[in-house]
Amino acid sequence: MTRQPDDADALIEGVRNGDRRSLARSITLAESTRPDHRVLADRILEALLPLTGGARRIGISGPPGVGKSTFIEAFGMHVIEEHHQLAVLAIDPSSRRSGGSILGDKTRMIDLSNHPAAFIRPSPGSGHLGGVARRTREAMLLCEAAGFDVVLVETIGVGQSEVAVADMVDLFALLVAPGGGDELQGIKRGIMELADLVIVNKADGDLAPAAGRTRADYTGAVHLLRPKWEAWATEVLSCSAITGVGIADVWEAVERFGDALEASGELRQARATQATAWLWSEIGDTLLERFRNDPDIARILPGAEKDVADGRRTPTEAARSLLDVFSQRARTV
Ligand SMILES: Nc1nc2c(ncn2[C@@H]2O[C@H](COP(=O)(O)OP(=O)(O)OP(=O)(O)O)[C@@H](O)[C@H]2O)c(=O)[nH]1
Ligand SMILES: [Mg+2]
Repeated sequence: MTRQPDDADALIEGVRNGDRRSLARSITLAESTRPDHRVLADRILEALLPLTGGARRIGISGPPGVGKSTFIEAFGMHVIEEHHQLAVLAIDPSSRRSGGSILGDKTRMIDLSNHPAAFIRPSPGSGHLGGVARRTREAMLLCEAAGFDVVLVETIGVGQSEVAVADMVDLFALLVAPGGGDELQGIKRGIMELADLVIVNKADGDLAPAAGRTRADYTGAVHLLRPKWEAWATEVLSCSAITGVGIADVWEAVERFGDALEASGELRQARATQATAWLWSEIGDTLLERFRNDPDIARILPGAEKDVADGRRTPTEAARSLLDVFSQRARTV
């Protein structure tokens, strides 16, 4: 089958009408590294920007095996029963799930992935975190323009990806398992500080008593953290993604969080701050890309790197002289 050339106007119209194929294609264009795709994606995003911003944006993280996929299935189905349209995105710059990503989880998300009110999109794949984050952000905006009013962004518990997710969502939820402190679960303090909700999953069967203790432990711990918001103090809940107990409470907390931050004005402020930070990371990424692709720089960079490595030049001086060459060129082209 030969693909028709992409028609930006048709895709814009399609996304506006909630057409999934148009949405999926627009996200693919936004993820593409081809310059012509980038141009199309920018046009689509710009046209749809007024339709974005209407979703509750939720980030979910937690150590491997804590039950993120199972939780997203149960939570997602509940959200849909509450008459919402749910988009699930993932951000995972590691190679751990490259190719498969959350789609590989389809067995854990059977009902959700087959539901017409849900849209599940795997991670844009491995790569530089900034690039992956940008693609996920743009996918989020496109989903909002298509009418999805709850967007869930999942990340696995590695390195900086939690920070990247927290920087694009309103509410950041951390899933933990019963038993074991955060050190045991491999959760860094910095990640704990990002959490607006801590959810102790697997509060069922034999694990129920341990889940209760873990919940009490975390409740004590989050009180010691520096508050992130004026209108919201981190809450600790427990649930079972398998039996469904407590899932409705999580959604209720998500709604309360959004309402409280909207009323205090902090939501708008946080989103404005996020957008500005995104602008700066775009500027940084684009400058770096142009710098690396500059033919003059490409010619002299290896020598400068070697001189610095061998101690013949200081990094500061070498950087400054490379940047001088670059800005001279920028002025002449
Ligand atoms: N008892 C119990 N088991 C659960 C619950 N949620 C998930 N599990 C089990 O925990 C295991 C891991 O669940 P997943 O949903 O794949 O966990 P995950 O966090 O997505 O794992 P990764 O994608 O590998 O990081 C599976 O065997 C699930 O059946 C729960 O609420 N209660
Ligand atoms: Mg999973």
